[in-house]
Amino acid sequence: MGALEQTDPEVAAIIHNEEERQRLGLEMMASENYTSVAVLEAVGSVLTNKYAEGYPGKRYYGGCQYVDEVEELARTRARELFGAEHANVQPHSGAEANMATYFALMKVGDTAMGMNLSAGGHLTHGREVNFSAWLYNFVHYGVDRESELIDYDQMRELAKKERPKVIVVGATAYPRIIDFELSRQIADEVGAYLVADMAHIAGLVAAGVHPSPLPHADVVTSTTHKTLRGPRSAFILCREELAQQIDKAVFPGTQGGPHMHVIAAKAVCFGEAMKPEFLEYQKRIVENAGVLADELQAQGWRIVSGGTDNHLVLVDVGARGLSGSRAEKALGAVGIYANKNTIPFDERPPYVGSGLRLGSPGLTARGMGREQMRTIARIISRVLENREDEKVQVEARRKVRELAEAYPAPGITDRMAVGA
Ligand code: DSN
Repeated sequence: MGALEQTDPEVAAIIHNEEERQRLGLEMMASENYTSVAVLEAVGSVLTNKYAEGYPGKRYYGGCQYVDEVEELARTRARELFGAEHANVQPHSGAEANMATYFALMKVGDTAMGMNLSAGGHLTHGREVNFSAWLYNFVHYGVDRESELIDYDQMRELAKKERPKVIVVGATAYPRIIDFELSRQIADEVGAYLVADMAHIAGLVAAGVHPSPLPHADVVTSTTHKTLRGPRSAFILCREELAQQIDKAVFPGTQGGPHMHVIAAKAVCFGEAMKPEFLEYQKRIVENAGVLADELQAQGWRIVSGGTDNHLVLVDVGARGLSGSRAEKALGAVGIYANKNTIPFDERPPYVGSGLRLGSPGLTARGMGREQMRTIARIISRVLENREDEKVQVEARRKVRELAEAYPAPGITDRMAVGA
């Protein structure tokens, strides 16, 4: 930080404040995590200076010998980690990975099918405010009203009626195992491509803690910064026969110069995910989310679908008269960061929501376990129940800080310690 502090103290101060927020608060956003120092170093490297439009061995710029090496390494590691035939590591984000995939598989105006947003789908799975709905005729399946589990019968019925070219499975707020095998069967019954968006669960999949979409999906898209703990970015995996279509849809189809510094960081995160400790980490993520759900339930909160099989817990705060946005704000005030979310069949709009989405990846990366999850669930419950009580808030803030200091945030505290 020395140079930045000297040349631009204003930006340096903002970054420092964010560092302190991450270090002293509890990050429970299901889609966020703390990267390692190694990933941060790669993102902050001179590779950001390099243009490299094209792919390794076929670039539109000279001087690409080293960035070729790093992209090849990232592609090889991604293939190996997930058992894929082909990997494209250039997408800048999950939304762009999905965009390129749709362009590769469909013509504008084609019908596609995805999970609806209130059931846990994503904007790019055909939400009306998103390019996916502007360009394609998206229809939606959802979850069963009773069990709150994906309604595969509905998916099949709708697929038979609408004959989509692409079926998208994957979610941002679905706490249960996704049945990729059954989704494949349904796609086959109607001759559709199956696209799995595994952004949220990529780390669990890499470790074998969640069934992999790889043997079943034609194309798998993912981000790298959630359970996978890499840099903020994305990638696409596919079968060899779709490789050219996918590559062309990424570049030159939808992107220009790849972010080589981030591609290097993706190589680092794929390498980290191959280590035995990563498997242990992913197992603990699921265990911790389970404890969080159980304890919140014990405190009287309704958990969507009755629990969790993965890294996230969706709390129906609406059942106790709270909106998701109110809950998010109350927790933010004591240093616990989570987000409002819609729940299945929600009557509140997404910006308000009746749900609170909590995740365990960040806290697990800090080394927290069952006991800390129980303590945090109780703090959350107390804060939500006593939103106007200043004493409760002061006490919660103190406990949050104590926990945060006892379990240092990777990538922040250790980077400070080595003086980088
Ligand atoms: N915005 C991400 C999430 O929080 O789940 C999905 O892209």
